[in-house]
Amino acid sequence: MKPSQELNKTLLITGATSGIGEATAIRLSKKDARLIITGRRADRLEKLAEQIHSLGAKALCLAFDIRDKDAVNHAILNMPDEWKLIDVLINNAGLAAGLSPIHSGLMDDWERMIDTNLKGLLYITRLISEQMVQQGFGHIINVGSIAGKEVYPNGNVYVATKHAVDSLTRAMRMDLYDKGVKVSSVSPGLVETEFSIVRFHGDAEKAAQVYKGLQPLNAMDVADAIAYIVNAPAHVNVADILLLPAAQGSSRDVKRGI
Ligand code: NDP
Ligand code: 8X3
Repeated sequence: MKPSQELNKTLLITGATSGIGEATAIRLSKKDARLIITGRRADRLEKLAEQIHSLGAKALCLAFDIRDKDAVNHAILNMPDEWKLIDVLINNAGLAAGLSPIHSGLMDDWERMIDTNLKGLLYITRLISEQMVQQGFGHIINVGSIAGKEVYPNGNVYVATKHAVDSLTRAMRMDLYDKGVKVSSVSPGLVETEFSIVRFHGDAEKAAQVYKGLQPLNAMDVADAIAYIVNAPAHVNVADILLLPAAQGSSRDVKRGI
């Protein structure tokens, strides 16, 4: 067994092929750190692994669809033994699909969001949290959202999944705090990543409008907050960080222009 405050941690980051997950992997790639990076796009994982190696850390790529329970089980349960003691799980994989009122939303979009943001997070958390309880240490960090704290028009199902992540974070903490496992979350506002391109089904022009006239957060801003949570002393649990661009007052209040 190793203490969770040891510097060369083993970290598993879901959704590391892009945006916040990718930036977090780079931010946490200190010498001798061990990064398990996941996502569906294997080519991107391989490229990221090269970058991680160049920073002096080790990488293990696991390409799977987090919505596929069997694929998650297979990937996690068949990891090489030397990677199995995970100190930190960063539940980051997620998406918004669509931005429509409830009466015209697409059922496929809703299922994608529920299956990824909620069920996928649960599949992986069930496996890793059991391991963490057995080993007597660990830290789970959920990437929530301001959409898990507030609601906004047309956000309905995405907002519901992120409220569920917020509830789960607090409930998981109650289940795990006395077993040596910390549970934290980071809840960002507007971050310019591939998020809006995915939300608008590949329409990059529409996605760019979301960030027009303001300086949004970038992925590394969120990665810095996650690094702060990860590197807090063993006796400190940063329970949640709500991280907003200075130009954002709430989900619905954004200052644009000069
Ligand atoms: P990106 O679209 O840039 O990254 C999303 C990541 O999630 C990708 O690595 C993607 O990998 C992975 N992912 C999506 N679906 C699946 C799946 N079915 N199986 C495995 N991996 C999947 O967006 P962000 O970096 O912005 O998003 C990361 C998290 O941050 C999400 O949970 C999002 O809700 C949250 N968030 C984002 C904000 C923003 O404004 N950008 C604000 C607040 C929270 P791949 O496609 O290769 O599978
Ligand atoms: C992403 C931020 O405001 O688009 O979670 O919901 S928002």
